Amino acid sequence: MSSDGTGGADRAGTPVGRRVILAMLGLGAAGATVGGYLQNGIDNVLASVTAKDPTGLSGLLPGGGGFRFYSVADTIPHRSPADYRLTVDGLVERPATYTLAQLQAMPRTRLVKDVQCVTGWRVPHTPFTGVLLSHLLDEAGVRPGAKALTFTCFDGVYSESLTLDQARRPDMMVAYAMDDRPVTDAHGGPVRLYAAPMYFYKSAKWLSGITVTDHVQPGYWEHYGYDVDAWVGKSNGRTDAPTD
Ligand SMILES: Nc1nc2c(c(=O)[nH]1)N[C@H]1C(S)=C(S)[C@@H](COP(=O)(O)O)O[C@H]1N2
Ligand SMILES: [Mo]
Repeated sequence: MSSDGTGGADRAGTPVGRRVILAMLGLGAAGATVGGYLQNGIDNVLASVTAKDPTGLSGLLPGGGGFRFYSVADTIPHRSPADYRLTVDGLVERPATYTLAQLQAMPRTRLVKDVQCVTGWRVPHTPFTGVLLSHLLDEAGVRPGAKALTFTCFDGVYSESLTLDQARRPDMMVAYAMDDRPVTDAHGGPVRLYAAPMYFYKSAKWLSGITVTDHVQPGYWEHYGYDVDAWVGKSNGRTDAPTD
């Protein structure tokens, strides 16, 4: 990993879900033949879907603001709100499985901060709403010897981790709303992790499990060189301003 913080850009910046996106856009094999040009188009279409302005027009401009779509899996997994489950297990007194409705009935927290991807893009002032990890940990009753959390995803591939101290911060949550709407499939809905003070790769999409462990198990991108402790502006050799 290069110290300028861009070394992982190609890997982390590759929308591996491209085939799916092509299919979604109805472009299929024809799309694949126009290569880079089409990729730009896809990025802009996706940006426009999630652009901050309601017209979506800014997202259509090259370099315009908005989220980039990321998935290391080659599908966009889907769980309906009714079928969704989140398990909490490991070193806890009371393992549990929650429905989306149960999560939504818990004390809710809404945070509005900047989203910062380690590859450089930022989306300012993005609201996330959900349940603090500290609440879920208190419900479960953390057992002695617990040091960390491992997060698993129903894409079957991605994983993430936090130390117990990081997870107990008041800006670490399980989010079911983003931009004050239900988290979409592409953004990791119905429920994703939202680790506000860290680079966005920590915010695992399609969250299905939280396991309390006695040591940190590095997550997906961390096996490829990204920092496990992913504080914005203080890790990965980058100098971004902290999220506000
Ligand atoms: N399950 C899963 N979660 C993930 C990723 C992924 O590939 N799979 N990518 C991460 C990265 S690198 C980023 S920048 C954000 C992108 O979130 P978005 O697709 O909502 O913009 O999701 C993070 N969470
Ligand atoms: Mo990212």
